[in-house]
Amino acid sequence: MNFIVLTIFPELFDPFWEYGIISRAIKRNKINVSAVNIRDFAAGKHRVTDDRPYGGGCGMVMKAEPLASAIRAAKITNSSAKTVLLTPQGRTFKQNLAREFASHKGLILVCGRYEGVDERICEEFIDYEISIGDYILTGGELAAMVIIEAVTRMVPGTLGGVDSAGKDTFSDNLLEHAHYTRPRSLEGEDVPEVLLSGNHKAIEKWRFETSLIRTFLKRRDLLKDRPLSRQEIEILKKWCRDIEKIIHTQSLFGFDALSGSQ
Ligand code: 4FL
Repeated sequence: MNFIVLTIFPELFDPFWEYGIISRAIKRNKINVSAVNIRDFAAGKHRVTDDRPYGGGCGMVMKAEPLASAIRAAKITNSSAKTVLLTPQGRTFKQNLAREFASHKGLILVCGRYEGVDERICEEFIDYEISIGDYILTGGELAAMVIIEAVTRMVPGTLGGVDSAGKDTFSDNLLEHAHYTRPRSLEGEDVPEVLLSGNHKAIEKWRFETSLIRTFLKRRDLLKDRPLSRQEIEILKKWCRDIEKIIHTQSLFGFDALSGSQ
């Protein structure tokens, strides 16, 4: 996977390439990376990359020509790469898109600054307009880093040990199960007994159940467009029965009955 970032602040990426899975992936030749200064493609003594908007108004617009030249140069290095513009107006970046991006040979990530990018660049040069969430940054650089990190994790051989990306949260539109490590008891809170049992089948079952229930409680939106398996339906039904049992017991012996207010 080849990442080329087009930015007016290439130095921002220097520390980013140096740490963690990114640096390891570079060393193992799983990815190669470069941050290219758009200013190098700007004309004139002052190499300006922005200009005032036609029609007036405040803020500046990124000029089309330097961006067009920078994108063309990046395409010469990697002709089959897809171009991605980071913009709050784009499609929201999700795990499935990280997987799709990882299947491309290369990505040219275009970081906008100022108020936006000349519209003709979006129309002529960009394959994907991507947002990392509904908020405004000062530029696309942090968004580009988010995408590079999420995509790199999806490139085979970039994660340590067994391929743990398959078990991640979102890998099946489910949140991951809870994790515990030592100590066994922390301020009166104990690690769930089953995890200490050594019974791998029971542990797997517990993890699957808690992963489904957590998703239901914390991110029900993830379950909306996802068909439930028979096993998952059984888990949710069992959970329903447990809740009904509690309600039933409460209505027989609950607050009202005990306090005698009825
Ligand atoms: C890019 C925000 C991607 C969210 C300002 C310039 C942005 C952004 N996702 N804000 N680019």
